[in-house]
Amino acid sequence: MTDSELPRMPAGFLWGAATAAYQIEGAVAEDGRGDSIWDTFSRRSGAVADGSSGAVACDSYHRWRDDVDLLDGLGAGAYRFSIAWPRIVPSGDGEVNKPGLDYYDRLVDALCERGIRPFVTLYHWDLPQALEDRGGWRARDTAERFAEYASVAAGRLGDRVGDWITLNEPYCSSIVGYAEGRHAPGATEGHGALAAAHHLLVGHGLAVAAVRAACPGARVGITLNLSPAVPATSSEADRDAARRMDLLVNRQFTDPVLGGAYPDGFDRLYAGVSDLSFRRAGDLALIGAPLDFLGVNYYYRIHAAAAPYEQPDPALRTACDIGVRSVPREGVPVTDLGWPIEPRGLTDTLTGLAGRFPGLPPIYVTENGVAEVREDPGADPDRIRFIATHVAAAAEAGVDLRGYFYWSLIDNFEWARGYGPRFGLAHVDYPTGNRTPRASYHWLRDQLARQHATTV
Ligand code: GBH
Repeated sequence: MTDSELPRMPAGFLWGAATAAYQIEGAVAEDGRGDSIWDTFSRRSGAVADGSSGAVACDSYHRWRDDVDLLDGLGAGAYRFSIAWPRIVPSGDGEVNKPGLDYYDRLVDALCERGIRPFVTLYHWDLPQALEDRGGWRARDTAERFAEYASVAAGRLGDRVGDWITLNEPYCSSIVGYAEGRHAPGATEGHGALAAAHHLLVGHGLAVAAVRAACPGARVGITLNLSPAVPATSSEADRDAARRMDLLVNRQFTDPVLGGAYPDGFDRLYAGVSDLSFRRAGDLALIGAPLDFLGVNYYYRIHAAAAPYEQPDPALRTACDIGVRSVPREGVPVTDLGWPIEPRGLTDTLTGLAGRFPGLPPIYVTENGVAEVREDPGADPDRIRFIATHVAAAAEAGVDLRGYFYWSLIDNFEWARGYGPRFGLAHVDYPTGNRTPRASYHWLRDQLARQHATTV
């Protein structure tokens, strides 16, 4: 095996690609869709690097057949996409918008016709603005509205969609959105961000039950972004810093979901920042209910160093002000976004989960990918090496790994970074929306054909 070949995975292993509604669909004002927090946030001056938004994006709302053709041509066994909540329930808690449901209905039918298994993410960051106006994820009510929406979506699509992902990366929706302020809704809070994280998890638990009730037999999971936090040096201070980072990024989510409890040290980390009064009896049983699978998004390891708190007074701290900074590591190659390329972080993530949680469900890598910032529609040798080495690293963990989804099928709106970073197996020309497969796409197609060919 080389850096340009995929390891042979077991029969039935699912190969696919992933996208998310706001990043590809465009058509934000069509067919009754309501505003999401990303429509509002991207209008804020300075919020998105190039001043862009997802208003047009890849126009997948109209060009979804092109996306299905790309998946089919790739030989993908599955497609992970997300449903835009504001297309289904535009005001968050009122009428259901039938044209929105019809769009996903057509997409699902087209996938099924080609034998491509739909993996549906219910929440990939596009909260209806109307709910944000009532507190957003800071408010427990949002979790209940989420479960209602989940039930509507599963009720309509559950006869053809068997695989459901409640949330994509609750870390980003809570901490990046409500504490760092780099994502919608752009808040910088302590208590509010921790409440958002907890309510996202409550929403997950309620949605698991709602999907199972609406479509018995469905497989339901959650997708977490996991980044091992390694100390920048062997000093006690950096080791402590890495532990704090691990609590914030990883264990705040893995431990309640997979182990039914917040991790040791978590409450202490936020003493004086929040009274954690948003937690209620019974929440952890709901959040920790057994899942059919866990989705893992892996991009990079974090090299953590101790740093001064931005606010000495805990009462003034945001939830990400934990006395840690992420530092570059000498000798480690980085992507065009400056993200360290370390496939072993994926191995460590998976073995770490298996070691800590005895009842770990089957795992899918639901995202893994690399961006190029320069615009080269054709050759992308770094992407081929990235995929091959990360799949090999995942396989090496020896866990019950069921599939791998590359992020992303096509270039798209990369949130606060706009359209500069290009993650796609296929290039997208803006604003025409024309898709052109890159070298990595052709490579992956050939590799998948070899996987499926019978061996002697
Ligand atoms: C995923 O998040 C998302 O699910 C997906 O929508 C997105 O397009 C994809 O990754 C690529 O980014 O700005 O350098 O300080 C990945 C997790 C966590 C990665 C926040 C970027 C900020 C790092 N993200 N992180 S940086």
